[in-house]
Amino acid sequence: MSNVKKSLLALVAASLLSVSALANTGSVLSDGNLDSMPASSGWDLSGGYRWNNSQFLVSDPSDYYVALRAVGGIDSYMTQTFATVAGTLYTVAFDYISTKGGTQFGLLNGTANSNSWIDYEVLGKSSGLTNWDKATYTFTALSDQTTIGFVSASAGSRLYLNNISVAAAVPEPASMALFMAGLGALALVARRRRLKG
Ligand SMILES: [Ca+2]
Repeated sequence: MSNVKKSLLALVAASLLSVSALANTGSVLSDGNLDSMPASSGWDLSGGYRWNNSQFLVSDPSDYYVALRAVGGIDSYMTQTFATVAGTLYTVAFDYISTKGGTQFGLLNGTANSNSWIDYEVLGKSSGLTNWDKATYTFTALSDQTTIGFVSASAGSRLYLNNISVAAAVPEPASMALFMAGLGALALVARRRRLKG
């Protein structure tokens, strides 16, 4: 095999590898829309919560959301652990209504416990009790698993949640350039085969 062919094949193989790496970091959350019953959808919940589709807050009856309600001084948590690629940047986006403020969102150290935050942000009181606010948050994954969590603390605020997504940030220009080069190499190989045949 000629050196040119070898290098072309190597380039094609590298581009395919980079594509599969991108695909693996695409959809990382299970039921981010919360339209399946939370206990069986990949989310872990503790403390008081309601899974609801009240027309007071959503117009489509198939659009469910979760309301975390701290009851009797016990914090209410909702968490999910998912696969990540260490060192990769991710963006989290979600809709929320926080009735009194002081509710929290962030990265957890694997378990739903107020001592296990790696990083968190306090969500302030929403402007209206029927107006969904949008929040975004970015983080760089520390390992091959990441846990995000939401908490309504015992102060009594309710935290309504819907449309939660986690996506890897835009692919690096270098890997996109490699992907395009790989596509070009595939086209070139196909063209040479056609010419030979
Ligand atoms: Ca929903």
